[in-house]
Amino acid sequence: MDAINKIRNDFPILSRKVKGKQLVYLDNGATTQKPQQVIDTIEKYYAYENSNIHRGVHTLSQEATTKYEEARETVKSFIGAGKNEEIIFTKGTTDSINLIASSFGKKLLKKGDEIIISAMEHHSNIVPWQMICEEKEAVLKVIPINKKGELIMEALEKLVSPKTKLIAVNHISNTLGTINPIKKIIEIAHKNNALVLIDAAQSIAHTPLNVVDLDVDFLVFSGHKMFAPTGVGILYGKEALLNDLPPYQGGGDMIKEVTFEKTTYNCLPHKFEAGTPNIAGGIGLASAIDYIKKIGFDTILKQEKALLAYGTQELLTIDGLRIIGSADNKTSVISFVIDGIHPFDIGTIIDQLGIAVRTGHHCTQPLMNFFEIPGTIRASFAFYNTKEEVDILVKGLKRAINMLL
Ligand code: C6P
Repeated sequence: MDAINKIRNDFPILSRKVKGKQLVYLDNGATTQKPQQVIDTIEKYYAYENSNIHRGVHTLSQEATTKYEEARETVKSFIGAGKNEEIIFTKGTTDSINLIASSFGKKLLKKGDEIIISAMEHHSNIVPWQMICEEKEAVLKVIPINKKGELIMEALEKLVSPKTKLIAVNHISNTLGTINPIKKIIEIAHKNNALVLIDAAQSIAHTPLNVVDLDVDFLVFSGHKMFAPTGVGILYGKEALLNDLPPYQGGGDMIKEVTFEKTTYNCLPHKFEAGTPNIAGGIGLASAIDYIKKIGFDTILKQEKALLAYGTQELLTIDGLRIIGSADNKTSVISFVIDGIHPFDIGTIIDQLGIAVRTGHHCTQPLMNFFEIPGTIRASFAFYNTKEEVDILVKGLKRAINMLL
C-alpha cells in the first residue's frame, strides 16, 4: 500500500459508499473530512472529560480548562504566534471576520475612511465590511483581478491612500485556487500605515503559515477546513492591537467585574471569548493540528501539487470544459464550467456516481459576475485524494455530458 492509501485509512468516511458507489470526496474547500484521531479526541472528551472551563474548582473543570488552554498553545505554535493571548477561539472564519469588522470598525473607523478588499473575496470577507462601512460612512474599495484570476497589484498600489485603515484579503481564493501575494500586500499596507487581515480559510490546511514572518495584523481561519470539527475557528491578532479593541460580545468569561453601574473587561484572550465556548471543538482543533504535523506539509504540498497538475491536465481533455482561474500561483482547487450545461445539473448527475464536488457561486457572487457565469463546478483536493479519483471524476463528467447534451 502506498503512503497516501495508508493515510486514507485514517479517515473512516473515505471508505463509505454513496448511491452504491465508492465515495469520491472532492469538496474539501467546503469542509475537510476528519481523521480517526480527531474523532477519538472528541469522543474521549465527551465520554470522560466533559466540563465547563474557567469556572470550576472541581477536577473535571480544571482538567478541561487545562486541555482547552493547551489547545490554544498548540494553535499558537502552529501559526508561529508569540503569545497565547493573541489566539482567540471563535466559531470560524466568518465569526472571526465579523469580530474584527465590528470591533475595529467601532473603535477606529471614521467617516470617509477606507477599507480595501479584493474582487475574489468570499462573502464572509465582503459583507461584514460593507455593514460596518455603511454604519460608519466609510468607503469600501475593491482590488480588481485579471482574467486569469490574479490580483492586479499595481491597482492596489493606486487604491491605497492615507485614508486606508485596513486591507482584508484572502490568502487563497476558495473559487479560483489563486494563491495571493500576501507578504507583498502586507508590506504595501504597512508602508501606508494600514492594517491587514488575512482570511486563511483555504490556506491553513494546505501551506505552512507564520504570522510573525508575515508580520500580519489579523489572521483568521476555520477548524473544519483543517480536519477539525465545525463550529470552532481562530482569530489571531497582534497583542497590542487586540488590547486596543473593544469587546465584540458581552457575557460570561469576558468580564473582570460587573456592577449595574459599570463592567470592566477581562484580559486577552478572554476579552473576546464571551460565553461557554466550543470546548470539544477547541480540543479537536489541536488534535487536527497534531495530525497535520504528523503527515507533514512536505507530503501535503507534494500530493496536492501533483493532484492539481494531473487534474488540470485530465479535465482539459473534456470538450467544452473551461477552467475558471488559471493563476500562475495556484493551489489544488479546480473550478470549471462546461459549455451549454448548468453546473447544478452536472453536480446532481455525478452525485449518483458517488462523486462529491461543489457547484454554484461558492459564496463569491461578485466573482461570478466578473466572469459572467452563473456558477462553476469545483473540485477541491486534499492530500488524501488520489489520481484514481481524478480519473473517476473525468469519467463521470464525460458520462454526465453525454446524458445532458
Ligand atoms: N468557504 C467553500 O465551499 P466559514 O463558513 O466561516 O467556516 O468560512 C467562510 C469562508 C471564508 N473565507 C473563505 C476563503 C472561504 O472559503 C470560506 C468558506 C466554503 O468555499 C464554504 S462557502
